[in-house]
Amino acid sequence: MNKPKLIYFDAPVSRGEECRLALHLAGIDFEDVRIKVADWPALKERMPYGALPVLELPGGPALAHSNAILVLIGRRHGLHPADDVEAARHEGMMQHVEDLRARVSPTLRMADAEKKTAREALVADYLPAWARAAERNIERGPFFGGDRIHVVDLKIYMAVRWFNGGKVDHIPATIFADYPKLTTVHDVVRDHAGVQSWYARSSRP
Ligand SMILES: N[C@@H](CCC(=O)N[C@@H](CS)C(=O)NCC(=O)O)C(=O)O
Repeated sequence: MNKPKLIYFDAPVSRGEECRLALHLAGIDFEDVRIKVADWPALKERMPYGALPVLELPGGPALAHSNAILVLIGRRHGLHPADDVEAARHEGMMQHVEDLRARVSPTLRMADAEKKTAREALVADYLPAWARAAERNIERGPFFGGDRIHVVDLKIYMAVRWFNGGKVDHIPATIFADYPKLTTVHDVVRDHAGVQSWYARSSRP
């Protein structure tokens, strides 16, 4: 293996896609390994924590958990703050996105009636509170940390994009529309030249 290898499911979404974007923005030539759902059970126990994404660096151990992968890429390639306090602030926001996923993801596996009830409760309470907290922590913008893109912005982008396509039943596409800083981070990442060039050569979201 002479190239880094990013292993994730065959979809331009979530934790895997934010790691692909980070590698692409970092200018790293990587092997984009896309696992079919049918092949996953046989592979699961061979992954460090039984989940994806996983990053394999030449000669190194397999690395797991999206935030650990993003912070490593970010630190090495100028996409994560050098200042350790500012880095911790970014990592707090990255964990905030993971908290959101932990609340919404279980509803993906629910039957319709239960899913509707659970998601309506998220819309009434958790999602606005999540967005208000995100909004409080984004400083002047347009990116989370100011003028430059960092890995945290990729994570925020993926979280907002998840809903604003309107494809998550019972959660309005406008759920984050009234949060201008959050929306701005999404928009400037979407329009970033590096992100655009990834989607010019890869599957579109
Ligand atoms: N904390 C982990 C969570 C990883 C995770 O739950 N990944 C999902 C896909 S986004 C997965 O592998 N699901 C399949 C499974 O758990 O069997 C991270 O941040 O990477």
